[in-house]
Amino acid sequence: MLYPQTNAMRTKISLDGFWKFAPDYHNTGEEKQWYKGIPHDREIGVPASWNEQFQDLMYFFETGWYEKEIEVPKIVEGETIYLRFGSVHYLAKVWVNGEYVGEHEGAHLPFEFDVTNVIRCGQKNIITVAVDARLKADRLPPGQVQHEMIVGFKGQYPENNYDFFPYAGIHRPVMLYTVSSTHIKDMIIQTSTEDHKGIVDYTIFLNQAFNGEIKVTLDGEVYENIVVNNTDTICGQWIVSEPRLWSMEDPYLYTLAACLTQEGTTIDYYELKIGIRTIEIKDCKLLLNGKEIFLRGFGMHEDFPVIGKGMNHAVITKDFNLLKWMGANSIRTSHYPYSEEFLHYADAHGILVIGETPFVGFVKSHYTNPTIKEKVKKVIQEMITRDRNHPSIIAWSLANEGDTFVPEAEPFYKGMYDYAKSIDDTRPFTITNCIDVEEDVALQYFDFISINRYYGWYDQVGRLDMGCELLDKKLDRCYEIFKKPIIVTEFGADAMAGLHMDPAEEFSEEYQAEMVERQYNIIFSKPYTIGAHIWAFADFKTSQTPSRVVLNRKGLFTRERQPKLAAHKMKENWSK
Ligand code: GCB
Repeated sequence: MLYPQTNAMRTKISLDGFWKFAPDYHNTGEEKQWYKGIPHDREIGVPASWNEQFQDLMYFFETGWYEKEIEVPKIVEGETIYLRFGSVHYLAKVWVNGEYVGEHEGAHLPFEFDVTNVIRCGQKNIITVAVDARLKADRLPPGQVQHEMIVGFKGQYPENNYDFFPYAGIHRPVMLYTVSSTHIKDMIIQTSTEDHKGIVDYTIFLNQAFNGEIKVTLDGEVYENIVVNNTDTICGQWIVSEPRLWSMEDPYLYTLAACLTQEGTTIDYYELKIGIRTIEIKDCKLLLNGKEIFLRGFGMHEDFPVIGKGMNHAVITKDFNLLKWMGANSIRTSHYPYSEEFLHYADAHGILVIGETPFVGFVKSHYTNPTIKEKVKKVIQEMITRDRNHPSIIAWSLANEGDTFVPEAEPFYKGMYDYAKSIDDTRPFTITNCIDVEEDVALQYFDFISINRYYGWYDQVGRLDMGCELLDKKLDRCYEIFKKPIIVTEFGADAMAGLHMDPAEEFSEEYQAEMVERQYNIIFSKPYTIGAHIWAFADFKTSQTPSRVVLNRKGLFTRERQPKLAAHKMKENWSK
């Protein structure tokens, strides 16, 4: 799916700003035909979660109704008009001028509707969105899983089976965009290298068959100028003789542009930023452009005061600034696909990304549930088709910490791997494990091993020496079992900013700093490891539970992005 852009042939109109809002406490708004006008009692900011914008919405997990009036300029009359949402948490139903245009389930990926026939150009229009945020066991990630919830999350409020707050609302930008009736619908770019040459394979999909000329350029240089007859897909290969390979040090992006013309008139134009690079696992090493790399960085969250999980350009900028300041080179989009804006920034600034699905906290009953299996496929398909052209995405994580010790997990995750690989065979896949690897029935099917380990925190409480010793041993055992490269995707300790203790104890800045540095060094020292991601980048909000002081405090930065002692220590370590 292409990210909308404004150029000579396309217009995009932002619908971000203040929307009317009405909480639908009993989920009966549709019966009451609120799409003809919502009984709003306030205005609310978009994009952002609704929870922190009003005190009474903090724990509101029913349906929230949004409404926006927009005058659509007359000049776009005759164009095809799409209404697009970057992401809505969780299930969105959409009406334009009272007419139902469609719905989308799933919280972290974009969706759009062709609204050409319902939008009135040159007039005012009403967009209405019902956002159903109920926490349910068959939603991704899952809400209440009743009896199967793991001890740590049992009884937490709100009842979700994972360790982050289930923020709700219109989380990413909303826009109308226009294209001509025949237009470029999607592109797939795959890059490789051979004998110091860069190879760019591209496929361009049009929304319908086209007669005319298609011109493709790379950084302005014409590659193909072909006349097509009744064609909706074109493929080509570009050989770049002295390629500037995309890397962390030089994240150079080429501009691949496609232009459709008919009898000398331009019909559509689209520019895509691409990076020429290779990524592979070979002899237990992770290679970027053929060179060994070690992933040092973090698991993160989209989470910030007031906006919750809302996309905000300044927060993204700040986070990348801090990643660079630390000397980190990579992150995992724990535990769901992040915004498109985030990935554009990663491409432009050379931060490597492991893209993760929202499949976190799966339990036995999920593995045998046909509805879940279908939803899982849909999300994988939507995530990969949205993100496959990003050079920054170097690997996929298909799940975080499911119950992978039950026999039902084996066919489930194997099926997931095969399905995902059939869509993208250019990147390695993993799932992250948190149980004893000897009992894991799913990890064996993946290209590399990801483990989350809290030795010296949840186990060996307060005894770092013991924790470090165990980490060392367990890593070796893990390699012995799988003989595949390993990344420790999570390790760390909570620290309350400002709490200092000597000797270091749990929750002090000293304990966290000592733990992450010692454990990082152990992981880094192993010949079979390909990375170490500290949990977490910044403190983040969770459900209420006795083990969290409002936030998960494992961040090396506070929720407001101020560094703790561990951030300074690791900055020093990573600059060596
Ligand atoms: C984990 C989870 C992560 C939690 C973290 C913790 O293993 O993957 O979502 O936040 O542990 O702090 O307990």
